[in-house]
Amino acid sequence: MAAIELKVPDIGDFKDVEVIEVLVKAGDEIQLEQSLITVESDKASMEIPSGLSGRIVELRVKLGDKVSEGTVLGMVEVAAGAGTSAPAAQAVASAPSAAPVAAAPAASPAALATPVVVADAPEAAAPGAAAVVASVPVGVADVSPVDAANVVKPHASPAVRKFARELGVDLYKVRGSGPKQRITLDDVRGYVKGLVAASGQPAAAGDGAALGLIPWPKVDFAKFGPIEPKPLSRIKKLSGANLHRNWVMIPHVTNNDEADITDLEAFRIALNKESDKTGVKYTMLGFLMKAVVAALKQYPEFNASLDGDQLIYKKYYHIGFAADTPNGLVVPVLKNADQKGLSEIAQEMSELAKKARDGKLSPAEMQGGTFSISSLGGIGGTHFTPIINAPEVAILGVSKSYMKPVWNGKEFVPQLTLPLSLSYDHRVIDGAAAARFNNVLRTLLGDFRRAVL
Ligand code: CAO
Repeated sequence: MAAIELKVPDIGDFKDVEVIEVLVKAGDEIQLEQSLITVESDKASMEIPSGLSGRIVELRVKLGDKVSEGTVLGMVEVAAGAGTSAPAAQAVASAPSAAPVAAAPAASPAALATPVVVADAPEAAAPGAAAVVASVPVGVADVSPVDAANVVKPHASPAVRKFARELGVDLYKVRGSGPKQRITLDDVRGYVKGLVAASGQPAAAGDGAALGLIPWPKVDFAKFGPIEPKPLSRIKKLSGANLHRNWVMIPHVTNNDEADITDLEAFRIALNKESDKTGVKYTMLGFLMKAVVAALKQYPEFNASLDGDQLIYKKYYHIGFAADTPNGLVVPVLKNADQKGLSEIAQEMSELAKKARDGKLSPAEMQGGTFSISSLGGIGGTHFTPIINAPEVAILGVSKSYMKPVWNGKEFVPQLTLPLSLSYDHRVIDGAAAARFNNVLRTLLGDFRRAVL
């Protein structure tokens, strides 16, 4: 059997184009029109078909090589009688600006010899894309629009692009794991698996594909300076997943307000002086718990949870408070806050906070909350947006108190001011109710005697 040269056919204007994929190897039996390599120019990628059928005895092309018409890709042993395809060698590449292949009608046998050119245009723009979306499993949606102007162009071989088109997958949304973020067949498969999983389950942590988002940026940080990879702590992984779900699933709105705590702070300091002997330390958080319970009694929808189409009103008041620990954020729950006095609350809170820092909270001590408070007051900040602790429907964020000059009609007087940030689930709570809830807190904190009413 004679071995003859396997050459690149006429590929139109493509000259010195880079080989980005080698689809065959020495020893392979190849057929006429079978794709041998994929090349890529500035504007398009293209599969080069074979003009021979037989066995590859030698392959002379590798990734990164530059090829043009006539470049010898290898040697093929052609079986006696087996023909070559002159038309294949004459194949003409369409201009890169031509419509993507998805738009083309079914190829005729002659057209199969033509290198498949895929312009690097957004897949979503391809006419007919809507038709292939139907082949994606029921319940899986990959139809969210892509802002192509602001994303990196997806790099993929024609074979991958064809596969993606068959599945209705928009390559702008697929994260490429190959060199230079090239998208592989496995990347497309993984993306579709993610969509299928997401159609029946909550999104996996950090998997933007499952939400139909563009891929997370993949950066080789070490290229820019020294780095130190460190796994997330168990608590961070757990709290991160919960925060992510809550942020994505709950329509949050935050109502910011301020309370005059000038008198309350004086009272707190006096109480702490008196309690020097007992060792109980009163912080603003204990007063906030009492004020919150009073507000929850006036506005019970803040002490409720959504359950499908119904709202479950809870007749107990278990208040969670975010605690910053060396291993991450945890939320111990102070049970039956309505039945406890300020000193009992202060004591219990400090015990729970210590247990949290020591990593000794039991699961029961973190369950059953009906409303949460996240106080950054001891640390700093003016206002922030706390994330609701589902299945609760609201959370109060508290920032650092500060002295503010307030006009009393005659003069400016100093007022110790406490910033309040109430995030609420807008499916359950209206903006007006949130403003009223904050009004109650302001009134109570401004005159704490009202908390006993
Ligand atoms: N304004 C000014 N000072 C405040 C304050 C406020 N709003 N709240 C507390 N402080 C002061 C306290 O009076 C105390 O001062 P002294 O040391 O002089 O007595 C100091 O800040 C430290 O308070 P604390 O943190 O020990 O006590 P706390 O009851 O306020 O808070 C706890 C307890 C567990 C909530 C807190 O330690 C903590 O972990 N906070 C971080 C919560 C968090 O990370 N939230 C963000 C979660 S993401 O939404």
